[in-house]
Order: sequence, then structure tokens, then C-alpha cells
Amino acid sequence: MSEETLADNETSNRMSASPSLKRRQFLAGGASLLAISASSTLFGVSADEPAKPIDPTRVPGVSPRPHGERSPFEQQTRLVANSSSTTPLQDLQGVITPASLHFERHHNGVPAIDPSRHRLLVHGRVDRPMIFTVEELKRFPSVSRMAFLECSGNSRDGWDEAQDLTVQQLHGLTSTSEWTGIKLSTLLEAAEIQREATWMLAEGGDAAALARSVPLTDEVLNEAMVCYGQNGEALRPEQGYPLRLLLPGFEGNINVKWLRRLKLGSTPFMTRWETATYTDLMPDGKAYQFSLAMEAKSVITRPSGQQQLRPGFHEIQGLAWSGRGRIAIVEVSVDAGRTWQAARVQEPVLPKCHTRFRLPWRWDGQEAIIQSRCTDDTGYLQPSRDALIKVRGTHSSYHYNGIQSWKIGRDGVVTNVYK
Ligand SMILES: Nc1nc2c(c(=O)[nH]1)N[C@H]1C(S)=C(S)[C@@H](COP(=O)(O)O)O[C@H]1N2
Ligand SMILES: [Mo]
Repeated sequence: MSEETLADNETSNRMSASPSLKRRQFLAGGASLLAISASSTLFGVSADEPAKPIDPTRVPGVSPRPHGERSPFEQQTRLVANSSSTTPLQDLQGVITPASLHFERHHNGVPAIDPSRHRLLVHGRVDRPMIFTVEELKRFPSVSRMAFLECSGNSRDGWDEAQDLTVQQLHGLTSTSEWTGIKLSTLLEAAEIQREATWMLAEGGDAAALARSVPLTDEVLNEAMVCYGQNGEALRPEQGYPLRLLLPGFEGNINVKWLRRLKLGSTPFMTRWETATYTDLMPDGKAYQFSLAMEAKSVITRPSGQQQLRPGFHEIQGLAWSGRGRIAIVEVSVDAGRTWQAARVQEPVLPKCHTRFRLPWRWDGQEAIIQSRCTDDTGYLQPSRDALIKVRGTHSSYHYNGIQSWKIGRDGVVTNVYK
């Protein structure tokens, strides 16, 4: 099988085609794999594994393995850029992002940290400054919760009119995990936090030494965590191994990875990450600082940019989330926003967590523009792009949450459009 055919198969598998078409492509792909598996390590199939049988009921399967891998037929990947990589939202199911596909954003690479040498210093306005090892932190009562993480630069192409991009390219800087660790408040109590401490500096131990000021509001004290676990295993190095700060609902940047220091104070520390960057320039030339909560956003992931449809039945699917709470309503329009219908949201609907929505739809082969919009449990409605730009102007590059429009041409090809 030539490389070219392989590449074609991979793209066509990503497209949403009719079931019969998909099955044919899958079968074609499977047959070609058979031909190469005996002699090559392509797709991780090693030479000493048995060739894939035509009928798997006729030969024993492979033996247990110490560490599992996905099926060699599954090829979804992050799209990797210089200092970030995006989650393939169009390929995922449910709401958990596999750790290996969690988006990444790092300002000076992923450090290699030996957990036995890592320390977390808690100092400043505390009566008992403390230095913790990772093992010591694991002895505190642990908690777990699901939460999305989203880079504030996610969806930033919405401010311009970027052409012909996929949902992964446009919106893939967000992912959901189950996070495990200890409550920040537990740690602060252990260090005997002083009454005047209203802000906290959190600093990472990477080559960027990223540091942010965290306001110690009730919300933060109730929900913030120092995490060591992700989806049942240790944090991945890309996600901050061995320790990261988790501030559910807040912009990605303040969720400091490779956490090594917490300093308590009574004013914000005004680091470069909250002055020179991560501020929102408004139309009047003033900049907003500390816009920390990620406002409600939704996006249709299927059908989405660069996929191709055939006329007939489709289940429109997508994700919605809000940094302020639970998703209450998701609506979908298939007529460019003239009318909206309620989509079904898939349980469990958790606060500050990706929520999957679905709507059955029959595409009649005519040009169509499909959109989604969500409302969170504070009553906030995701704005149209025009409404967002009216308030925010176009000087911002962060915190874009306008409605995404996908145009389906008569040829079935889906493109991102601005309206
Ligand atoms: N120490 C440190 N923490 C960091 C960063 C970094 O570069 N260094 N990047 C931040 C940014 S901009 C984002 S969006 C999130 C990304 O988290 P993830 O890579 O686990 O998805 O981590 C934040 N925490
Ligand atoms: Mo970010």
C-alpha cells in the first residue's frame, strides 16, 4: 500500500460519511493493514505480532500487556504547533479527553521533573511557612472532580476572519479531565494562612517560570485544587507533572503547571502574565485585567470544518461549557440563526465541565448554515459574533466566545463562516 493511499484513508475516516460509505472505507483500510502488518511496524504493529486474521474468531488473540494502547485503527492526534497542541474535538466521544489528547500550551517547553526532588513552597502571609514533597501532599485528604480547561486564546481566530479551518484548529485549546489532588484551602490551613491574605502568587518550576496572582475569593477557596492526578493516573508531563494548580472555570493560563511556589499576600503581584499579556484591550484603548472566568461557549463538532456530508440523516453533535457553572440550555439553528431548537444535553451535566449535546437532523442537500448557542445556569447566553464585537471591539486576542457558524455547501463540504 502506498503512503498516498494511507493518507487518503486517514482523512476520509475523519469525515462524516454515510454509514455504508464509512464501512467500505474501513474495510478497505483493514484489508491494506493486513497486507503490511507482517513485515512492518507501521501503526505500532510489530513484526512478531500475528498478522491480522480475516476472521478473528479463528485464531487466539494477543496476550495481556502491562500498559494498554489504543487500537492501531485509531489514528486521531493532537495538531502540534510551536508551543501548543490542540485536542481533536471532532473525533472524541462523551466528555472526557484522553490524557494523550489533552491540549497543551507551554511557554518554554515541558520540563523533565523528578517527583522525588520536586518541592512546593508555601510562604508569605502565613504563620507556618512550609515546604512539601509530593509524597507529603498525597497524605492529605484527596478530592477528585471533572473540569474543563481552556486556554484564553482558544477560538481567537474568531476575532479575524480566518478561512477554512477545522473545529480542532479553531477551538481545540480546550479539554476535560477528572482531576485529583488536595483542596487548596486544606494546604492554606496547614500553613496557617493569615487573615489579611487575599491574593496568592502561584509559580511554576518550568523554564518560563510562569507566575500568576490568584484572588482568594470564596469560589477559589471552595474549588481550587493542587492536583497530582488526571483521569485516574498521574498528571501527564504536558499537564504539569508532578503538581499543578487547578482553578475550575478560570482561563487556562492561571492553572499553573509544574507548581513549585505559593506566596500569600494582600494585593495582586502584577506579574508580566497579567500585565503585558492575558489582558483584553477594549475599543476605548483601556485594557481589562484579570478577566479570569471563561464565559459560556458551545461549538458543533460534527459536522464541522473540512468534513463532508451526504444528504440524509445526521446527528448534529457538539460541546458546551461555562466557567461560571452548569450548562442549562443548548440550542441549535440549521437556518443561519433564524430559528433555534433545543438540543438534548447528555448526562451527567456537571459544573465547569464540557457537556455534550445532540440534535437529529436530516440534511436535504441544500446550502445550510448551522450554529449552536448555550445558556449557563447564571442565565448568561452565548453571544453572536456581532454582539460580542459590539462590546469588545476587535483589538482583543483572548476570551472569544461568539457563536460558531458552519456552512454546508451543496457539495456537502463544511467550512467556517462569519456572520
Ligand atoms: N508553569 C506553567 N504553567 C502554565 C503554562 C506554562 O507555560 N507554564 N501555560 C499556561 C497556559 S497559557 C495554559 S492555556 C494552560 C494549559 O494547560 P495544559 O497544557 O495542561 O492544557 O497551562 C497554563 N499553565
Ligand atoms: Mo493559555
